[in-house]
Amino acid sequence: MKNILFDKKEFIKCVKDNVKTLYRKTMEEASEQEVFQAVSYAVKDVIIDNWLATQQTFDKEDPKMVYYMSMEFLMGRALGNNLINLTAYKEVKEALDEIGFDLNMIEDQEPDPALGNGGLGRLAACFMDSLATLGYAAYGCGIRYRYGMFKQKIKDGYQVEVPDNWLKNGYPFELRRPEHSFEVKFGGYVQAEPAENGRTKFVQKNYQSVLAVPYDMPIVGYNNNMVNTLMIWDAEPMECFELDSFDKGDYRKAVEQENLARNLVEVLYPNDNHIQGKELRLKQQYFFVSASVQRAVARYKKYHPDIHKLSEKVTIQMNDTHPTVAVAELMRILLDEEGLTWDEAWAITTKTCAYTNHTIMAEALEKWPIEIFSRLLPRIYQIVEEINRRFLLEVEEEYPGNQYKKDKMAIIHDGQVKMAHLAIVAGYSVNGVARLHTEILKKQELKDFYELFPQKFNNKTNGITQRRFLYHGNPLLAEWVSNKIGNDWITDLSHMEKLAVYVDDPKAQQEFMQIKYQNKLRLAKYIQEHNGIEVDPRSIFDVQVKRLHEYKRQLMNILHVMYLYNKIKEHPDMEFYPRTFIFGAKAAAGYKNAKLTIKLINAVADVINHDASIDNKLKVVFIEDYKVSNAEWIFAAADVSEQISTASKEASGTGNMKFMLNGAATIGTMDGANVEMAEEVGKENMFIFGMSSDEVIAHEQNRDYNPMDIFNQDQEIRQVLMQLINGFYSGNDTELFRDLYNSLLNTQCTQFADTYFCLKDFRSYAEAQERVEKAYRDEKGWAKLVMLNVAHVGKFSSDRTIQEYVDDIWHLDKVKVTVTE
Ligand code: 26Y
Repeated sequence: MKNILFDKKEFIKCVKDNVKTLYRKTMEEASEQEVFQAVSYAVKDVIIDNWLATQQTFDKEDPKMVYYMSMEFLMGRALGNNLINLTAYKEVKEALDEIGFDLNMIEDQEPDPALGNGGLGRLAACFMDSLATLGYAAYGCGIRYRYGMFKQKIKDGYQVEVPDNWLKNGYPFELRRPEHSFEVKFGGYVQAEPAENGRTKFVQKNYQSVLAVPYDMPIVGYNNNMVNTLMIWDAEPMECFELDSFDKGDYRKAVEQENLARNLVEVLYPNDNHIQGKELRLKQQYFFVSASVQRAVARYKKYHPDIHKLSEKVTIQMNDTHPTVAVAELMRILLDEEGLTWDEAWAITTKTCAYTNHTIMAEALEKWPIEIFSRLLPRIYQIVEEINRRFLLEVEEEYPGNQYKKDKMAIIHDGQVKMAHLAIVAGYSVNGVARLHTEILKKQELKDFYELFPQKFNNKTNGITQRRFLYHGNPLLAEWVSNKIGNDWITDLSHMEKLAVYVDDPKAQQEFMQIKYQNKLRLAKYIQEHNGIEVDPRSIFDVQVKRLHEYKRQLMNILHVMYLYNKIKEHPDMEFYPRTFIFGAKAAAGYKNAKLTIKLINAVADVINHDASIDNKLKVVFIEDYKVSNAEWIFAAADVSEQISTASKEASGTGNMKFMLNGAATIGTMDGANVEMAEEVGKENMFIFGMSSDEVIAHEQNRDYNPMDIFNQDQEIRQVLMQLINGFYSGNDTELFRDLYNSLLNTQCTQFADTYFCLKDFRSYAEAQERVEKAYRDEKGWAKLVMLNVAHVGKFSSDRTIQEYVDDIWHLDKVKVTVTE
């Protein structure tokens, strides 16, 4: 196999040529950004050969493929990851070193393609990596948002959202594929017309349309020549229609068409787990889903004569309900374009589409007002109505006369279209993302559906890719692991268990903790440069990084910091191991309490970090603009991982796994995948606290929790709460944090106070934090504990997760790509 990446000279020549042709410059004249572009194009050159070879292999071997449909792909930077997966990282680093360029600096020039909010989007990215590495044919289908997740600036302690123009300099790893464009139609009305076969044909009239144009991004498998494709759709105006309109003198319509295209893909909605029901979002959903389904069917038909057998070669995985219109779109294509009967089309659709649920939060469940849905997607709405009508007949058969059941389970009810119900009725598989989450779905949230379709329900506990989150993000630890147990962990994380023999070895412990220290230095430098705060790398780095949401309880964390501060002030001589509490989180732009929590964290940081009297025992840092690229550094440097959601609320969590992989200890509730982490590493090697999900659910059902009782009984908690409204952290502005205080204690309306049980779990949390401190003082014990965590992380690779999806849901064929010269 010829691979120019392995030939340093040729690679450097390619980079130099690129700088010359792209910018008419020499290496010396080129800016860092230009060098990044030139290096990336050189890497892309190599990828393209494998990409072509992969496509040829697909054509020849005709494997079954998964279309992973997702509104979000939080990919993070590609250059470093591609080099890792091409097994060329080291060579390229050396080659660039020789001509005086630092690969890390070059990597730093790449914008983070942040086409996602948080967990769900990053999961999709990890899945793409694992699919390619395991040798499965997969297309990721999404949207090429012009603006991804906003950049976060902190001004005067407040979050300020700045647009993320990630395409500003051009993105070297994408490829525009206009030859695979499709028309997507919105609005108008449906006309029934007689068809040749004597049936009725439904035709959409007087619609507006856009042209969906795909951009392909390569997804490089690890060391296997495989390159899958992420296709993200851009919207362009339909040229011909525009001329047509001019002909008709319909200038307004032509402009509308142009605007529709521009607005459609303009921006990613920055809401995570909270639906706003905006019409444009439904437009985005149908836009990328329609284009992707059309492409999947077209590709299938190119090679296969019989559309009835679609499900033998194609499976569509819907990442949450966001792409659920896919089931109706597939029905539309089969009925209206392929001319199948309803029963034929339904048989195919229900063998092709599968659904993953990522949340039980009521406010995240997608429901669309009929008015919006039917106006925007008139034909799709008709089809959903028919699916609903037939489904309710089924329910009637199973539960005769039970109107209550029908109302509860209907896809269309109370003026709304319920996307989860549609996904479950039409999907052949419904999965949750951690065992506890799936059990809650079966026993509570989706109980009625589980009773009707038990065979559809299954669990697929999430995972993460060790290639990005250890190999790339933590090179020191990766190398140490490889020295100890070889390289097999890179493609099979279960090998980590071989590290268990080292956990009592003093030398190994020392090496391990030394690496952690180096990574803490790296992060401390980043914090100094970006926040201007000096942190002591010998202090305990206690980290909570994730989206800001009340159920994730950043508020409980910062209340505990306030409590610790009070203690230190009151007992200056008490033993206290220095701690640095690190936060990173973006809040949805319209989420008031979340934004106020960011302000509170920064206000507390301001007071504590400037109090010389506490002798640097406590520091608080809010890292601006938490994103995939700085996340890699943060995980590597953490001692303590905060996974403290109210039990039952976090479907899985994946950050928890990234910390574990990097040798941090978890302080957490028995929620989401924490439960399975505890099972793998042993509860004694984590710091578990708080109510169980059963207890939480019982309180919610009985409505018997009153946070006022805690306020009245617990003097220290009361002191902390009073500091929210006595100006202690707000320069005497007693109103600044009033809403947070009220969210915990609202005296008028205790039913809605402290919805997420921050006060209820506070004592148990504080006590777990004491255990952390005690454990950390025991250097050897701590080293052993975190090494045990790394040794037992094997289950949490997305390679394992993907293999389970393949075995139980998708049934894909493995592909082997060979590259001949
Ligand atoms: C409907 C819309 C506003 C919406 C947009 C984004 C709803 C939800 C989301 C995002 C949800 C999400 O990220 N969920 C997370 O998925 C992860 C991957 O499965 C889980 O680990 C995590 O617990 C869950 O909160």
